[in-house]
Amino acid sequence: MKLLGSQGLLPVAVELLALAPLVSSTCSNPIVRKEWRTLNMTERKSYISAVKCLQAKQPITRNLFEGVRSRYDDFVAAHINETDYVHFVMFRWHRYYVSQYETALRDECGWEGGQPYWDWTLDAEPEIFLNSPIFDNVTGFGGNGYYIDTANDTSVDIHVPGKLGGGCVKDGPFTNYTVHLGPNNSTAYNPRCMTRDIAPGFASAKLNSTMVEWTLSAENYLDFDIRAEGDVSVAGMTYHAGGHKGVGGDVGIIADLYASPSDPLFFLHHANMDRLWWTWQGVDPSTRLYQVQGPDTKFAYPFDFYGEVPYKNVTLAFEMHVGFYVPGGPEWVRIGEVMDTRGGKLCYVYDKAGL
Ligand SMILES: *[C@@H]1O[C@H](CO)[C@@H](O)[C@H](O)[C@H]1NC(C)=O
Ligand SMILES: *[C@@H]1O[C@H](CO)[C@@H](O)[C@H](O)[C@H]1NC(C)=O
Ligand SMILES: *[C@@H]1O[C@H](CO)[C@@H](O)[C@H](O)[C@H]1NC(C)=O
Ligand SMILES: *[C@@H]1O[C@H](CO)[C@@H](O)[C@H](O)[C@H]1NC(C)=O
Ligand SMILES: *[C@@H]1O[C@H](CO)[C@@H](O)[C@H](O)[C@H]1NC(C)=O
Ligand SMILES: *[C@@H]1O[C@H](CO)[C@@H](O)[C@H](O)[C@H]1NC(C)=O
Ligand SMILES: *[C@@H]1O[C@H](CO)[C@@H](O)[C@H](O)[C@H]1NC(C)=O
Ligand SMILES: *[C@@H]1O[C@H](CO)[C@@H](O)[C@H](O)[C@H]1NC(C)=O
Ligand SMILES: *[C@@H]1O[C@H](CO)[C@@H](O)[C@H](O)[C@H]1NC(C)=O
Ligand SMILES: [Cu+2]
Repeated sequence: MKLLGSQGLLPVAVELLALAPLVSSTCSNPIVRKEWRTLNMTERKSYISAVKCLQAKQPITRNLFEGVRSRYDDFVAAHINETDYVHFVMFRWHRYYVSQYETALRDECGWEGGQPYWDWTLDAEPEIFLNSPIFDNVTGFGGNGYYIDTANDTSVDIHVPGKLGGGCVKDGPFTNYTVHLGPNNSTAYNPRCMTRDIAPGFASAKLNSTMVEWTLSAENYLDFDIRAEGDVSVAGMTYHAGGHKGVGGDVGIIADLYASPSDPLFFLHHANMDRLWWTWQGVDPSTRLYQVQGPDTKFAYPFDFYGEVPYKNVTLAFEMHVGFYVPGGPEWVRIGEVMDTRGGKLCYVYDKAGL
């Protein structure tokens, strides 16, 4: 095992040896994930067609979640069901989740590339944010929803400054897309339009290169995770919330902690955050590739925003419940199996590190 040479990593190596039967090293030809705007127009349209294909295909978890109506919904329902266990404990679960979505697009819907990512730093200026190619109405995911004043909406717990939408998405390939699940942790059937509530100023402040540089300068995994996840106030939000609330605002579905994958942009946002984690790991792989810390429970230390919550610290052997969205796939995956994007259960890389 390659890590055994490094003395400092002995405990990690021993732990990995314990996982040996599960960790394979057969990733000789990794999928390459690219930034959305580096795809040519044909590729952008094929990706969107593949997403629409998943949204039209039969589900496999309808017997588990009443509201599921499509293969795409299998993924949304799994996220809803796992949210209380995977947020503010986040990246590792989402890394596997996005990779299984990528697999579904490829194996079930003919997509030939890697899961594209959205490098939002390229759009993080209030005046140009809405002009991002990601929001293009033909070769992107469409733009904002129509405006709704949500200033007095009591269902909104945190108001995002400068939000410009709130209603159904007005243009683009998902104009008539009907989401089925949510709000919040509900998996009952609840058909309605897909909403966005873009806040260009807020998004730009949270998604710009200063934020990314600060996050990447973290010295250990826990600090990196704390910086990337931010906290739950507008001032304390960082790039994770920057993508969710910058696009979802007060009432857009991508801002819904549970049902957020209902907007296909979710997967490009999370792919970019995964890329930044991969970038951070790559700065010092002998220390960082298998470094993991943090709680097993949402809002537990150090994310105890609402008081103390009982928890345990995770290790590489910790088994994450991944759900039932992969036909014949595992129900549980160990953290140690998703730390290396080229080992264990994964086999992909990004075309570009960092900014
Ligand atoms: C787009 O990229 C694909 C490869 O993914 C290539 O086959 C195709 O020719 C390109 N199309 C254009 C119009 O450049
Ligand atoms: C919200 O409440 C404020 C203060 O009560 C009021 O002035 C405003 O008109 C309300 N806005 C809407 C959209 O109801
Ligand atoms: C979702 O949950 C939040 C927090 O518990 C609550 O404030 C909000 O009203 C709920 N939203 C809906 C649409 O039920
Ligand atoms: C896309 O947006 C452009 C510019 O706003 C507009 O002219 C065009 O009609 C829109 N196309 C579609 C298909 O919505
Ligand atoms: C949405 O549905 C309306 C009414 O059926 C239709 O005219 C329009 O072309 C559809 N838009 C898209 C982008 O599919
Ligand atoms: C959903 O959230 C509500 C309010 O937080 C809670 O009472 C309920 O048990 C949750 N349901 C599920 C299925 O987790
Ligand atoms: C990013 O946003 C913050 C907060 O608005 C600002 O202080 C900083 O200068 C911005 N950085 C860049 C590169 O625009
Ligand atoms: C979890 O780890 C932190 C250090 O990263 C430590 O301060 C804390 O006491 C640990 N908590 C438990 C429950 O073991
Ligand atoms: C929902 O999540 C819980 C907690 O991880 C798990 O025990 C349960 O099996 C999950 N249900 C489904 C249908 O995935
Ligand atoms: Cu997220």
